[in-house]
Amino acid sequence: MPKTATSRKAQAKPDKTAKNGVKPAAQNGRRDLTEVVEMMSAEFEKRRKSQIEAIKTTDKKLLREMLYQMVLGRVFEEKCAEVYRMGKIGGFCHLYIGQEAIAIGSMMALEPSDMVITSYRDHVQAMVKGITPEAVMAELYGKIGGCVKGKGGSMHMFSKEHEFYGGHGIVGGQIGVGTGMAYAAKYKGTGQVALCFFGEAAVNQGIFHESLNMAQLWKLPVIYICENNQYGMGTSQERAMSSRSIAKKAESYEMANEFVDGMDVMAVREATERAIKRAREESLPTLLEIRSYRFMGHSMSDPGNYRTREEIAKYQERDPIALFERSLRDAKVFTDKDFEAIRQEAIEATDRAIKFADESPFPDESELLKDVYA
Ligand SMILES: Cc1ncc(C[n+]2csc(CCOP(=O)(O)OP(=O)(O)O)c2C)c(N)n1
Ligand SMILES: [Mg+2]
Repeated sequence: MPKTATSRKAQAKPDKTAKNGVKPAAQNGRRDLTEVVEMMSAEFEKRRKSQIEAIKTTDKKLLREMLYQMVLGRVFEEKCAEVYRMGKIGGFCHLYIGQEAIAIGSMMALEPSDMVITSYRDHVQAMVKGITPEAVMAELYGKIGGCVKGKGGSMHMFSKEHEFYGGHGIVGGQIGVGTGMAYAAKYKGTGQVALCFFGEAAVNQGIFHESLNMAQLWKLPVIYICENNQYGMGTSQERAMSSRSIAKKAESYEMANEFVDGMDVMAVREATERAIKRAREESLPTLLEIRSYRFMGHSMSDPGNYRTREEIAKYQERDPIALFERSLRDAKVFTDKDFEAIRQEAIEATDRAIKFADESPFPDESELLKDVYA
């Protein structure tokens, strides 16, 4: 069985709050914030040197595109929040702010023909897979110019052409479908890899365990990415999960696994590249637990009274975009002027998307029963 990442050792620390193995109920939901942040900061500082080295050996054009996609994701979603409050977007809307390094680091290591599936927190993944910001914004508006003609909305971005298979609202539902996508690729011999994203709250469901068991047993070319943003709606991981390590759960199925710092886009890329190689060359699955933090509420309607401002601010100090820019500056790849130009491009792309969505019509009544399967 392939070795797991040494960084996971940090997770195996004994829980000092537990007495006779039982955590006091009052503390059960409250993480030891300082400990977690210190662990992540120490991990990042350790990796910083190698991250700068990785940057130095990575193609400059690729680095620019990685940073552009991260900044575009951020600027685009900040705009989503703004227009949502203006009433231009209706229904559920889950933002990805703070988690950009995961989608960009992992997906930009794929081939365009590889397949991706995710949860309802899907706007950034859709754009990284090649769906235009215009088509994503129009979809959010429920307009005909959207990637699924305005019929899916925020949670159901989809494009067969781009090998992007949703956008799923049922927590964990996409784990079974993603496993099936990898099965299909193997059966047909297409050489594709399937990347399947889900949140940490999905891991407590049966579908996660059934899928991992099958994927390892049948040697499927799938990469499971658990985006551990530490909350499932208003419930922290500590309150809902008996074990701290999600990556380790893969060991029950003798599956390769790694714990990755999700604030570090280069670390995410490297871990995904190892998993892609394993999937492509050996037809074997991998589970990556990539830990980040959700800077915004669960959705636009979340009052957020289950965590403190201090906790959010602590994690914002490790903003994945700011950290990447710092390393790019230290490695002397880009200057502040370059960062400004990239941000400007992202603002312009978002403005074009808004204009397109504003001008796109709502679907005609004749569309009502088209593309509906029952
Ligand atoms: C099967 C199922 N149960 C409950 C819900 C309600 N629900 C929607 S999102 C969510 C939390 C999921 O959290 P996580 O998997 O960590 O993803 P995140 O929102 O953090 O990205 C829940 C419980 C649902 N959509 N589906
Ligand atoms: Mg979560």
